[in-house]
Amino acid sequence: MASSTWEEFFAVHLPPPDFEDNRSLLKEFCERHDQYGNKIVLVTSGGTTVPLEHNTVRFVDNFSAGTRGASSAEYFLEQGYAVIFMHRQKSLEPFTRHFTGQKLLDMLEIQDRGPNTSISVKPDSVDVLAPILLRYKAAHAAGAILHVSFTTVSEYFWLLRAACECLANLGARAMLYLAAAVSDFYIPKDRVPTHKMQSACGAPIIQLHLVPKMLAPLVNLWVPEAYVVSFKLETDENLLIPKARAALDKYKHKMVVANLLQTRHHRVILVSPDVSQEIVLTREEVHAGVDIESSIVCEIVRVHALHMRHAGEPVSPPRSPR
Ligand code: 9Z3
Repeated sequence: MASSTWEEFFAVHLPPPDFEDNRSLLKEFCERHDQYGNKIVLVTSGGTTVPLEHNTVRFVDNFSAGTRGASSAEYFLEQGYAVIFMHRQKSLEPFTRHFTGQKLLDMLEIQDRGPNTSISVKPDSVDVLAPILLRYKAAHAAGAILHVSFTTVSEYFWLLRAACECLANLGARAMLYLAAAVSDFYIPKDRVPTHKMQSACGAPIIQLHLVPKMLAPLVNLWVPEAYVVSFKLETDENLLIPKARAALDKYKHKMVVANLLQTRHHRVILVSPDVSQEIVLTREEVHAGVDIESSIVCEIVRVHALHMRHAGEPVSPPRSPR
């Protein structure tokens, strides 16, 4: 049966095998930080797949590398938030994102002395590695970040709902920062073949169905008091702001971060019910490696503080264990 509502989606698509383990981790993390009155942000990151076979050889995917989510998670930690980093498996992650490809190996040197071989960081790389390593160690020592991962769109939704259920208790201290590039289309479970599609059967005709909009139950039922930020991606500038505003009107959440595929790493527009604020990096900033997420997170943290104050939450610095 093709699912058209979110309830049908969860009824038809079973939870992933590691779901209960992840649910326990989420529960423990949220309860621990709630106990100390900490703020928690759920950062979703990376793209979702749509499998074409149950024993999946082929799938539909999208462009997202998870740069936005991984970078934002670091800035939220810096701002004193506990972070649930819910990401596509093998997409970029906070801290390690700085050392993709061969970068890490290029920072090391080896003294090959047989059984006494040693490896060290090149002196000129210490300045690069040390601050990142220090922030990484501090975040992990404080138990301030939890990583949970998904691959398919169905896994994403199961994790998203479970995270929301755990965050609901935090009321206005919870923030959702939904930066993942979630597929709008999928193939309902009962239309997906079990085994690898055979070319001998001819070219397949694959019909994709619309994914139910989860933002509606999320805002209204799952985390009604949380500060919810969604992201809107377009490729046509003319559609960007009208569609961001339409999403706000429809779902009544707090903010949409609007971005174009082509310019997403140096220009975004923060759209909220009463204002739009453009953030643009200068050419020099881009050249110097400034992350636009630093400014996005700074502004969102500021408006989240107002939201908490409005909800009667004390806006205090994080306490132990952060
Ligand atoms: C975004 O718009 C993110 O900013 C990006 C970040 C995915 C563009 P990267 O991972 O890219 O840094 O390479 N995320 C949401 C995109 C999305 O799928 N939005 C949907 C929509 O626009 C659902 S809310 O309709």
